[in-house]
Amino acid sequence: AIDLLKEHFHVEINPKNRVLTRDELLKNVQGRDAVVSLLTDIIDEEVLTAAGQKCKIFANYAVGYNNIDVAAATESGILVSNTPGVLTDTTADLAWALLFATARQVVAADKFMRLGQYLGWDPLLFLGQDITGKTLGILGSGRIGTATAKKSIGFDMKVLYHDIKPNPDFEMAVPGSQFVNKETLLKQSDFVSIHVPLLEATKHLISDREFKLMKKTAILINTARGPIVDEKALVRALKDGEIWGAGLDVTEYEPDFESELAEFDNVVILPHIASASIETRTMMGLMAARNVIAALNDELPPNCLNPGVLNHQR
Ligand code: 8YV
Repeated sequence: AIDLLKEHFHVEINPKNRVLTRDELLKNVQGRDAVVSLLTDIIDEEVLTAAGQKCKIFANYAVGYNNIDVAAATESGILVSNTPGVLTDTTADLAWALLFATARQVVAADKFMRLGQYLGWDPLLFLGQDITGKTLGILGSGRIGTATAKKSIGFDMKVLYHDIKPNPDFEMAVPGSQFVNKETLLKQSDFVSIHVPLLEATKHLISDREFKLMKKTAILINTARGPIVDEKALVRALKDGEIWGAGLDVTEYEPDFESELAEFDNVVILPHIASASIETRTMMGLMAARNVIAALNDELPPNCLNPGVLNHQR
C-alpha cells in the first residue's frame, strides 16, 4: 500500500508500534494533502483545523471510525473513508480464536507448560467449558456479527442475536437464529460476542447490571471496541464469579487495561489484532491508499463516509 502511494505522492511514515502524542499528531497533519489515520489517532476539530485547507481526506486504516469526528470533517470540507468488508471474516475468526482459547484455557495451559509446571497428568487440570451445543449470543448483527454467527454452524449451536431492530439479512445468513432483547440474550447465552460500533449509546453497554444478568458459566468476547465493556465492572464480575471468563481483543484504555485482568486464567487479552492477517492488513492498506488516490484526483473515494463534502466547493 505504501509502494502504491509512493508511485503517486511523497509519503511520510510515522514511527511504528507506538501511539503518536497529541503534539506529534497535531504537528504531523500540518500541510498534508491526505492523512492515513489509525484508530489511535483522535481526529477531532483541533486536528482537522491543524490539517488545514490543503487536506482533502483522512483515510482511516480501519472499518471502525469512532476515532474521527466525521461531522466536523464534513464541516471542514474534508473527506473521511474507512475499510469495510475486507476484515469481516478475519475479525470473526479471531472472535472464535478467543472463544476457544478462553473456554479451554489454552493460553494459561500453554504458559503452564512453558514454565515447566506440568509434573503429572491430573483429571482436574485446566477444566474448561464445552463449546459444542451451547448458545451463542451476538450483540450487533452487522457484517462481523453475522460472520461470527455463521461460523458456529459446525458446533451445533443455538444462535441468539440482538440489535436495535431485527435484521432479516442476519436471519437469512444464520438459519434458525433468533432475535431477542438484550436481557434475554444475556440471560440465555453461554458465549456473548460483541459486534457493535462504539457510539455514545454503546459505551459501557456491558456493565454491572449486564454481568449480573449473565450466566455464571458465561464467557464474554470483545473484538469490537474496548469502551463498550466497563472494564472495572468486568474485573468485579470475574472476582465475584458472576461470569466465568472473557476473551478480549480490545481494552478500555488501549494500550492499557485494568491490570487485575491479567491475574485471571480464564481471561485472554490480545493487543487489538482481530484484523491482523497478512492478507487482510494488505487489503486494508490498499483500500486506504485507493481512497487517498481518488480524493487527490478529485474523485469520490470508494469507501467515503461523507460524500456530501464533494458537493461543496472549498
Ligand atoms: C484495525 C479495527 O486493525 O478495523 C477496525 O475497526 O479495529 C482493526 O481492524 C485497527 O483499527 C487499526 O487501525
